[in-house]
Amino acid sequence: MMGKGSIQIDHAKRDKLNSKSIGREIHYFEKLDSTNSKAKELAIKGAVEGTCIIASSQHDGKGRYGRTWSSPKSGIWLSVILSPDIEPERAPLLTILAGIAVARTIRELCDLEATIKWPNDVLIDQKKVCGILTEAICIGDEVRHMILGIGINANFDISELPEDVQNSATTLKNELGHVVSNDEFISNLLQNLDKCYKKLKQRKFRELLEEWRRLSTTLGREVKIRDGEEEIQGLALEIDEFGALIVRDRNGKSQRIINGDCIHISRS
Ligand code: BT5
Repeated sequence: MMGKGSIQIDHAKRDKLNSKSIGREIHYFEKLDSTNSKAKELAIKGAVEGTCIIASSQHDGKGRYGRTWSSPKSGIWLSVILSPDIEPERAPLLTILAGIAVARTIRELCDLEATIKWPNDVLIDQKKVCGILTEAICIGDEVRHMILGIGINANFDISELPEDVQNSATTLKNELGHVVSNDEFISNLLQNLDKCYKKLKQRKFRELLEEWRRLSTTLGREVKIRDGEEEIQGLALEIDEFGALIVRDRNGKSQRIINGDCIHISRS
């Protein structure tokens, strides 16, 4: 199925992408408001699971909690339509697996030490190179689809991001000092996503979480987590089988945190 204005990827390119389930159908756009919004639209119209929407730039890129995600040209802005048969409480594991796939791809292709900051960031040297936004499409009480949105600051200069973001962000181009092939990156990323998603479907949660722990830069740190009005400070101890962070607060009590903004206070 094709979205209006999309260019369906040709067969040669799809063979090159060589991904199994995720990316079996790919829609490329030069510009979009948001790949997550386009993915929702296509999911509701019946797009197959694994369909991937990729844009070269977004003019209304979305972060969590209604925030803006800056998406200049030559970044990698993509969303995947998924229908995992898992309990709704395990939905955060999609963000977890996407973080693993992105960090792995950066390490394999760029030889940079990418790490994961709970819940949805991939960092290089503590600077955000990727943000993940997982959204559910519900019909009544039932989760019909999950949209996994991944934004990677790839082939543009840091100066193209808003000034207030520049200090806490980086791009692959800035880290490497040269451009990377977005096609090659996407191809490898989709394969890594596919492998991780398979593990999720096979309910190999422990394996996934083991890899997340190895890549995590959050565990072992003093953190401050904000979720709306609530704020908890303490030591990030563990991640549980639902993707929640376990923090030992200042009273020595273990708190289970499902979502929020995480600030790293100390080095691990
Ligand atoms: C995220 O939100 O990090 C989720 C970002 C998801 C973006 C992808 S792109 C493909 C797909 N389609 C979409 O429309 N979205 C997804 P959050 O944790 O709330 O972080 C948002 C905050 O990060 C902003 O408030 C800024 O402070 C900062 N920010 C904005 N753009 C950035 C960028 N390009 N790089 C680094 N930080 C950025």
